Amino acid sequence: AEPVILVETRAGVRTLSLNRPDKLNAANDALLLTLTEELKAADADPAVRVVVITGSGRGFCAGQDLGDVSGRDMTFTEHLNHTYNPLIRTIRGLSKPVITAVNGVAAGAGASLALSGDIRLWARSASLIEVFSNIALVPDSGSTWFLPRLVGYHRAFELMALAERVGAEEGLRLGLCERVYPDESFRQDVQAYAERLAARPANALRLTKQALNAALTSTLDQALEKEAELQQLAGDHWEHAEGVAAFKARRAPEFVRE
Ligand code: T3D
Repeated sequence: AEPVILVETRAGVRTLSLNRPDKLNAANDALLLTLTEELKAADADPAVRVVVITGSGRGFCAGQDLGDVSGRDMTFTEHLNHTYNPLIRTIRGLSKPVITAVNGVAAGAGASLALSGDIRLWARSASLIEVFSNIALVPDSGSTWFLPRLVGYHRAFELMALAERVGAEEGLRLGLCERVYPDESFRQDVQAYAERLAARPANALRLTKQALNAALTSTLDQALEKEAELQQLAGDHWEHAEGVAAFKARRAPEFVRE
């Protein structure tokens, strides 16, 4: 059988492709658990500096595979705690930047997954739908946390209540993605962006991700304290010495070492 997650590494970039294209990569348990395991493996692999999550075929991820729900021997709560929640926690906690490369429709938990990346790159034909209310469910997998932080409470509620499709232009305007690329060159553009990110100082980016994530739920005082603590770890690292030396010598810094 075809693997549910395709794994490819090029130039420090590990690409994980959801691979159930006939169902727009709707997620079954095998896909969710394998994706989580692959993310952990990428985090532990020193050859990997950036992780990309994308979809095979014309969809990114259509959310929970609705063919898989009836007859399941888990409650909804148990299922979320077993599959989606560990996945989203793993992405947010990963020590390396995660790019969600949204090549097509992202619906339901697939929309949450699209929003969960540190960097969100969309193809021109990508779209996002908080589709849950169409089947009378509550947005999950982090959508209730990500979306109001991006668009505010009211726009988030409207998107969730009406389940309207957000296209790339509006997605960019609303801050649901950082960049939009043409469909024809999307995979190459994502790889080029990821390689650019991979050349940045990995330790400093790891600490930056940590600081930003903490700040999303902290006071200013707590954020200042956290910055002072993490700045020590950054300042003591060779990357900082290299950055300063390169600045003084008027050359480009070299942040990638074996
Ligand atoms: O623990 C729990 O289980 C709770 C967790 C919930 C998390 C969730 O994600 S709930 C939300 C589940 N997702 C949906 O309700 C989305 C359902 N899909 C759609 O609304 C539409 O397919 C899309 C808007 C995403 C895309 O529409 P379109 O017109 O581009 O494509 P399509 O023709 O509808 O779909 C193409 C194929 O994929 C089709 O199969 P077929 O007819 O060619 O054999 C369709 O059935 C299949 N597909 C799409 N989404 C799903 C799916 N099959 C199973 N599950 C899906 N979610």
